[in-house]
Amino acid sequence: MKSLKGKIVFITGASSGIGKSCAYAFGKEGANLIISARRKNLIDEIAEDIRKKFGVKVHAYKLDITKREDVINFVKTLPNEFKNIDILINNAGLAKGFNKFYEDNPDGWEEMIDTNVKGLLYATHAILPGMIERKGGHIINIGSIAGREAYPKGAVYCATKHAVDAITRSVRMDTVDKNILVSTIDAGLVETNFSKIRFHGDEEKAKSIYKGLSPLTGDDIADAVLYCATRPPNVNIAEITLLAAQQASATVVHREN
Ligand code: 8X3
Repeated sequence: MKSLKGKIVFITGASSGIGKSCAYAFGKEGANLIISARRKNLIDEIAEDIRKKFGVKVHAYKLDITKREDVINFVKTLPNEFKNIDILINNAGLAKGFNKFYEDNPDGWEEMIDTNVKGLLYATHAILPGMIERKGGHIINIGSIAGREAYPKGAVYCATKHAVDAITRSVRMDTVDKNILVSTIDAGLVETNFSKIRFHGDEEKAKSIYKGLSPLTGDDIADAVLYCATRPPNVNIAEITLLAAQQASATVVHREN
């Protein structure tokens, strides 16, 4: 198994949910972390807590992943001790709206495409050359079951996650001779603030998504990310799909009342 002690792990969208769980999981294993999000106060608190709990170095950086110049500048100006990123966890992502396509608001499309696709591309493109130069690295994309199946009312979100799947596969091919691993972790129903954001803050609607079943948690996904990052050097986990126990596919779910 590969040790994470002293490795530098960059996690986008680390202020909550899966990203925050990954920060704690990797910090616990002794990795030094770069955590970014738009909400600086939240990542500052998380950074402080992780430093105290695990004694690792944490660099918290306010970053809007959708701004290409900001992403480039962020990577260029990283403090020396954080420059050599070993693992990039492309986690920042969101869904906005859950409507039939013809009734959907295009504002949400821009945000999803900008964050889930362009943001992931910007971060990967900014960090990969350094990994190639250092002759090693691991890119772990947080995809979704929505990248494996399309479902009703999810045209654009599913399209963005299918894009993540395509990017994962292509970049893996492009870097196969560079000792770079590229993986995707695709989850189904994970209870985070994902649904609240999707439903524009409507708590009731958000809760109904997880009603009558035991959803996955951010920690369940972080556990899979950790597994992926710690295999022996001869192993690349191409993809892991996780579903809640009462979920058979994106749309087939058993709920108990
Ligand atoms: C989130 C999972 O099923 O809401 O990526 O698309 S789902």
